[in-house]
This record gives sequence, C-alpha cells and structure tokens, in this order.
Amino acid sequence: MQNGLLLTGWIAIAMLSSACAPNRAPQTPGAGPGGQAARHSVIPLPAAIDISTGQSFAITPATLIVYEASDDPRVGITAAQLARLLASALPSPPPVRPASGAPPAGSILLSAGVANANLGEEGYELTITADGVRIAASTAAGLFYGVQTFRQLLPWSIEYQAARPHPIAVPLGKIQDRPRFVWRGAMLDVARHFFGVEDVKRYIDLIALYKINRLHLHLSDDQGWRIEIKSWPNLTAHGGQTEVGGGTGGFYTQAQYVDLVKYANDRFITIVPEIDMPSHTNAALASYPELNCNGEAPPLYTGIDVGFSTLCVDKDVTYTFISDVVREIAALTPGPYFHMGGDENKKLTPPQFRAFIERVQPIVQKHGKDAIGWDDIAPATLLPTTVVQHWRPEASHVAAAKSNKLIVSPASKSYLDMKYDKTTVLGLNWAGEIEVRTAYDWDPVNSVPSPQAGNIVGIEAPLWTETVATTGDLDFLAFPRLAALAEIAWSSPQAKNWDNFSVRVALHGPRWSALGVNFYRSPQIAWPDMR
Ligand code: TNX
Repeated sequence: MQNGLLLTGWIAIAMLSSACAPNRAPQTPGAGPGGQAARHSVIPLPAAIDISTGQSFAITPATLIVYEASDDPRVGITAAQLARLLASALPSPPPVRPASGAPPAGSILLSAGVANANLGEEGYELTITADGVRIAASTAAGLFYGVQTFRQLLPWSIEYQAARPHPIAVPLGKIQDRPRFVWRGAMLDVARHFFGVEDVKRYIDLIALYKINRLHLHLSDDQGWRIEIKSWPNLTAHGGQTEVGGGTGGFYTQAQYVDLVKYANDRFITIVPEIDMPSHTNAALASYPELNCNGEAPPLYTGIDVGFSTLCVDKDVTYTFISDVVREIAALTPGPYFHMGGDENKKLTPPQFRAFIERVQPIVQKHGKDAIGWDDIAPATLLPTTVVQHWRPEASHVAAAKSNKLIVSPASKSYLDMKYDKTTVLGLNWAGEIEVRTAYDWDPVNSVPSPQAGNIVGIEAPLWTETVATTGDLDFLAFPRLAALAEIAWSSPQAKNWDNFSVRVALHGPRWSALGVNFYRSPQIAWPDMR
C-alpha cells in the first residue's frame, strides 16, 4: 500500500516535470522548456523519478560494489559491468563483492531478490542517498535496467575508455520504474551489408543502454546468407560471399553466433533470428539449384530490388531445407522465437503464399519455437502462437490476424533506415523522411486496428542496411532515433512529451561522442556545445 502511494506521488513528479509546454526547441542548451536546467537526462523516462538539485553522492577509490547472491549468474555479471564502467574514472576498478551482512556505508548495493509486486519482471528501484546507492529489483533483468539508469545519471565523461581519474558525482534521488511493453526491439539487417561479431556486440552495447531487450537479426536475404548451416554448407560457402555493392560479405560460424547470443543475454537482450522466406532468398537459390523450380541456380545478387526471388514452394526438398535450417538455428538459440520473414513475395499467387506460410509454421513449432512473420502473413491461417510484425504503415495489413500477438514497427515511424530529411545522404525514403520528432511523436496503439490494440507486445526499430556499410553509417541512422523509440517502448504514454525529451536527448550528445558514436546532429535538438 505504502509503495503504491509513493509510486503515485513519483509519477506525479515525473509528469509534472514533463508537463505540456509549447512545441518549440529549447533556447538554452541543456535547459528545459521553462529555461531551467534539466535535472536529469534519463532515457527512457522512468515511471517515477525524483532527482535533487545540488546534493550528490561521490564515487571514490574507496567505493565498493556489493551484490546480493542470486541464482541468476547475470547479477554478478551486471555488477562486474558496473565496475568496468566506473573504472575509467578511478585509479583502479572498484572492488566487487557478494554481500555478507550489511554493506559498509558508501557502497553501491545491488539486490535482485526483493519482493515488490510493483516492480514486475523488469522493474527496479534506485535510491541514491548521501550514504550510498541501492538498486533493488525482483529479477536480474530489473537490476540491469536499474544499473542502466544509474549509468545515465553519471557524468557523460564516464563513457571515455581511457583511465583518467576524476571526481564522479551522482545526484541524490529516488526512482521507481518498470516498462510499458515486454517487446522493446531493435533489428539489424546483416544480410544487405554484413556486420561482423564485434560490430554487432558494439550495437548490443549501445541499445542495452536504452533498455532494448530484443535484437532481431535479419540473417538472410537476396544479397547474402549470414549464418553457418552445417547440413547445407554451400549457403555460406557460396551464398555468404557478397553483399550490396559487390563487397565480400561474410557470415557467422555457429560458434560465433552462440557467442553473440551469450553476449546479448548478458545484457538481457534476446536474439531473434530471422531467415526470410519464401522470397528474399536469392543467396540460398544461388547456392542450391534444387531449391529453384527450374533446377537452375541464379547468379549471386548485389543490387537492392526486392520481391523477385522465391523458394520453389511445390517441391518437398524446400521443406527439408527449411526444417534443417530451423532445426540448426533453433538449437543454438535459447530465446523462444524464430522469425520466418514472409515479406514482399511478388512471385507466388496468394493461395500459394498462404499454403507456404501454413506449412512452415508447424515446422518452426516442431523445433520448439514460436513463429514470427512480417504482416504479409496475416491473411494465412495462423497458429495461435504466431506473432505478426506490423511494418506497412496502413493498419489494415494486420486486420486478418485478429487474435495474434503484434509487434509494431511501422516503416513511416520506426524504420531507422529512412532518411531524416531531404538532405540526408544515407538511407531510403520509400516510407517518408523520419526526423527525430517524427520517430518520437507516435503511439503503437494508433498503428493497428483498435480491436487489436490489446494484442500489442511492443515495438521494434528495424535498421535495413542497403545503404549502410560501416558502423559510422549505422550510428548515424540509429542515433538519436533509437533513443526516441526506446522511450515509446518503455515509458508511459501519458508522460511522453517532446519538449522534455528533446532536452534530455541533447545531453546524450556528449555521451555518444565519448562512446565514439557518429550520431546525427538533428536541427530539432539544441545540442550542448561539444567543442
Ligand atoms: C522493406 S520491411 C523490406 C526490406 C527492405 C526495407 C527497406 C520489410 C519486411 N521488407 O526488405 O530492406 O523495406 O526499407
């Protein structure tokens, strides 16, 4: 009861601090709509946050990180991650210890076993007093999210990698927080341009800071097959050797994929593997002639057209192939999902396409996963467990999937590969231009037919890579928009406010600079002087 009352009070504070203001960019860098300095720059905005002005807790070489034992090994991993972060500003990394008795004054205490129904599966409570810091949650995931919030309350200079001792002060305050949606997704297309393990880990690090908890990897397309399949080795030996523009492509060995899955899991991110089918399959068709209806392998493809390829849906070998691929990938993937694509088939008749989707879903199920498909699959008869990913901006495309769960990723709002404006060199514009404010000012509930709003599990921010060849390109299209989308996924829609967000996101500019992120300096945001 007491918790409930307090929470209501804090929500009021969070909402007051984001009360509606005229729609204009703030005048002073780092200043709020009322001209006052931002008290904090936490993104996504917590459910309830009360941050003091003036008083702070100092992290010193004597600060300890203490964690309470848990069955989940990620509690200790999270503590070690926090120590690594703080190490960049201290003469030596802070000691990390399992708790025994009450922690010494001045410690940072991480506790993942608290019984507080208000926190749910992913919520946390963060308390910073003059005597120490306490991050408490019911689960290791909640603890991790509390640490991400704490990280954003630290000065941005903490993000510089070089060890350079300097004072670290965190404002005193209290936060109680939990997410709106369980599905807070990002998608990376590693097929059009290949991104190696280190690049994907870097992206995982960046999205984890914003409490994203799903990374959907688009592992195959016309231009490349990116994951080793031991029973069909030519998929990567041949089909993995190029990419858009004719580069040398690449692929993940199964061991590398397992390493990525673990790296993501240590940051509470579930990998969602996608093998796109029946279209977007030229790389597979080029690798195995028997998958083509005419038995002839087409050449590898390095352009950016879509919809021209298709598996031969009338041959049994096609389903043997699919079953082998799903089986091998499912065995390496602890997460419960397998994304079967299903988008943009321009070759099959609607009945052929529907029959294909109806035949593949049970294959996915047989290998222990729930199928996900792009909204093109909605007209087929779907299993109750199949999840539909809304992408074509018209809500009507998901109407047929009446009771299936929905991931909302409208191309006109959440596609990170759309240009920001007419002057943006990178990116595409078939779904429009998406400035930061456009990426922020929408709500998933309005993207689907209203009777289906209750089926929404969350949102996703896809980054297609036809025009994205380097991590610098990737950064430029993802940031700041990823931060805007993360707030839609996590924060309450009532507390959402562009003026307030634009002030907070401005303060992520120096943080991104310190992290080496090549973010887009949107003219809609009053960035602080970063010279
Ligand atoms: C549409 S979104 C596609 C992709 C392209 C993307 C480019 C979807 C399911 N299909 O094949 O890469 O547009 O924005």
